[in-house]
Amino acid sequence: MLMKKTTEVDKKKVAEVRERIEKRVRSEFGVTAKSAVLPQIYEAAALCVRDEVMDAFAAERERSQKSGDKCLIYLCAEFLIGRAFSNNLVNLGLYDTYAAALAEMGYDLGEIEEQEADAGLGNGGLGRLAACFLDSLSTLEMPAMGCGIRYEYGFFRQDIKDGCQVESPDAWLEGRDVWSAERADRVFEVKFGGQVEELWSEDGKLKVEQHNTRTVLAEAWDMPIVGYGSKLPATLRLWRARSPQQIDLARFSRGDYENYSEERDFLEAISKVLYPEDSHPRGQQLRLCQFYFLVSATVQSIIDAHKRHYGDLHSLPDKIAIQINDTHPALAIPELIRILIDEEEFTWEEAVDIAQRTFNYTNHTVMPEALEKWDAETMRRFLPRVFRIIETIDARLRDSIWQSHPGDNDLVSRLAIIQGGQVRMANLCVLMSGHVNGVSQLHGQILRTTLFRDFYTAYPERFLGITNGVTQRRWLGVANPGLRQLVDETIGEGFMKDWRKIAELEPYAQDAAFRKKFDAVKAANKKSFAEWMASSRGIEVNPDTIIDAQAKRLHEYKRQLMKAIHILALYDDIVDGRLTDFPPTTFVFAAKAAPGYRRAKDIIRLINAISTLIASDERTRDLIPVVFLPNYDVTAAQHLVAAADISEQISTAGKEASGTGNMKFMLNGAITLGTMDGANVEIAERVGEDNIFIFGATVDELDRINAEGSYNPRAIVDANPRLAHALGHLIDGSLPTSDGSRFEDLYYSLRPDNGWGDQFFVLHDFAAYDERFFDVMKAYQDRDRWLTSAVINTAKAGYFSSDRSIEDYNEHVWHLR
Ligand code: 26V
Repeated sequence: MLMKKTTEVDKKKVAEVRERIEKRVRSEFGVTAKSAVLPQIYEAAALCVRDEVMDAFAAERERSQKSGDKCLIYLCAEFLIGRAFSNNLVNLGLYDTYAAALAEMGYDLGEIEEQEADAGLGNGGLGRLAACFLDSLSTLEMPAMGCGIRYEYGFFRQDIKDGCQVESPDAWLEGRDVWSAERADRVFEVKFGGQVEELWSEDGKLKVEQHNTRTVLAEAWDMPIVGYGSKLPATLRLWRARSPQQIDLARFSRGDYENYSEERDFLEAISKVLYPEDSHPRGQQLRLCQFYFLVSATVQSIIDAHKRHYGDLHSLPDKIAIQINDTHPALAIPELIRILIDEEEFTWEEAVDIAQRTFNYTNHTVMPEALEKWDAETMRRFLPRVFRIIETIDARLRDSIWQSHPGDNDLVSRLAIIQGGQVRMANLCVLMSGHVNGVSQLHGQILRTTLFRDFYTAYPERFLGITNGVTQRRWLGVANPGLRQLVDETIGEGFMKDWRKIAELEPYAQDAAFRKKFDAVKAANKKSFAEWMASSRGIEVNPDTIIDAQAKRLHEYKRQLMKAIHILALYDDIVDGRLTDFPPTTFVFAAKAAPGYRRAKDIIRLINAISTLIASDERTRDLIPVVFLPNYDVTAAQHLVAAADISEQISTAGKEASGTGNMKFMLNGAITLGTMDGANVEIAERVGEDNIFIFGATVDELDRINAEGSYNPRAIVDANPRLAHALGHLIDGSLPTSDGSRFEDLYYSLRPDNGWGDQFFVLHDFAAYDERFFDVMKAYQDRDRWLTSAVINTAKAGYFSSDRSIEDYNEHVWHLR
């Protein structure tokens, strides 16, 4: 890692920090810094950083709370925050100071940060976006709180054994979490089950009571999210479930604890574990309880705070905006209505009006299997009162459609909230939100024309497309300090706080001396990536090869399979002597598969088999090594994006809502090989066609093929012997696996012989991908051209800062100060 020379950092401050860390080691662990072990040094240093955070912000936070400024609540079941230590140091402007202090003590900051658990409280894109957004909200000093669940076990850890994914629990809280503090003054009761009783008082008022409920306590744990050079940190509030039962010693001494601990286990299980299904929901009752737990605690705490500050709840929409992320927290809507009616004596109309002016909804995927639907009976059983409110919303919606479109049964059944015994959470969100947005231009458009077409006809003004972004603090400042330093030296500091600034780099794309430095930074990053791969994963990477990366959740629509088959074609080319003069390229895959998603896991197995095949053949091993990087998390992503030359964004057009990895790679000077999908479209628009490699069918083309029913994968394979041969490896036994098994299921998922016809158009786009891939290889060898493009990619990445996304949300949706 590049570091400023000690002369440039304030020596006095360094000495002071060093002294504080050493003192902390003594007071926390009763040992001297000399004999302390690494985890103790980390913890002491982290506690010192935490002190700086708490110290700096206490006053401003109080001021903001008292100011009456409108506040954003970012409600999300996932926050994929990763490590905080280095990020906080960068944002506080103390990175070099701490690095120097630790160096004086004989430690490398890099090895110290390795002691921190990577907080993986999210599955992928949606959760990481939430974390980037909090960083931006904080940096832009917009009053904001993220609300989520303090899962005891985060996203599963992934190991590869005999080529297969093996999952194990991620006990991220086993070490000490120095960043969060329990708020003993913020505990709320969340109630499940029981019966609802409606009582009419003499003056004709309805009173609703719930009986025989099971109660869980929601305990708030707050983590300050430090922005860059900002005075007002955002707060991430994560709710932990606790059983309200006091230990009943008498019962225990009677030996009567079996049911007791069962009940307690059920209640506390609510915040136990993050569900690892991405786009593959299963009707898990516990998940329903998790989501209700999150939203009930959040809405109660919002109401509690609002009443304390303003007294009257009618002003709620002026003081609070709530952003619902995907439908997981959708129950916040009926929960707010419930509290307003049952506990605050609002009328139905008033409560609904307040809800509609408070909530907004972001959709993050169009994959039909990820559109949440809950079994109505399950919801009635666990959440009887909330379910009744949803029934009322549904009944009123049906009535109003009947009025406006008499006799249009189809329209009713398309728009209804409860249909066929299921509660459709997306319909609830769209109906009850002020704004609905997609996460890229294209995705916004697809929502208007397909998924929510009928709603769009009724409420066109509601729909927006606000393109995602990523925080340049973590994804350049922390991940790539070398490039950040080069940027700062060249155009002056400022990009960390001002996303437009990086555009000033563009002219330097034409400057040969600058390109050379840019190239040197990339080369150094590849070297440190190789070192990190060796030390953290025990995997060897040759840093002198091209690094071609595809890193994202494993899903068929993302088409890791297409890339794998393409590598098999390259293998055949080399073995058959067709391919000479090929620049050595390492293909890096990183992806977790949902544990229950068999085909996804099979693709991982395939990638590892290909890796072994190539490694065991001396003709190919140095030319096209394939590396599977296990346990892809935020930390791994930071290392990978800094080192990559090529960014693979090859999803089936229309399926990737936005993508954010594409933006991280771009920012770090990798060039995209991708389809016209999600935010790739906007990346292409900005960098221009010379600086991106686009291939494959567009959404319109695929729509046409689908409408005509004209897709014939069989014909494509028959006409392309090279593709047919590559595919043949899946079933001919040539791929080495530990048990001799083959890949029939994957093969037949593509071949139509089985009636199953390549629904993600892998074969359709294969030839176009192949052609574009060789264009990339050729371009890479023209160093001047490549580096010019790489610099342009970095220079054009400003728009894809989450600061820009947040500014857009604020202007169009939230209207915070
Ligand atoms: C669904 C489920 C259902 C079962 C329980 C767990 C779970 C977790 C997540 C999901 C849906 C995930 C949706 C998602 O992550 N979408 C991604 O959002 C990114 C940020 O907007 C976007 O860049 C990606 O294109 C999109 O796939």
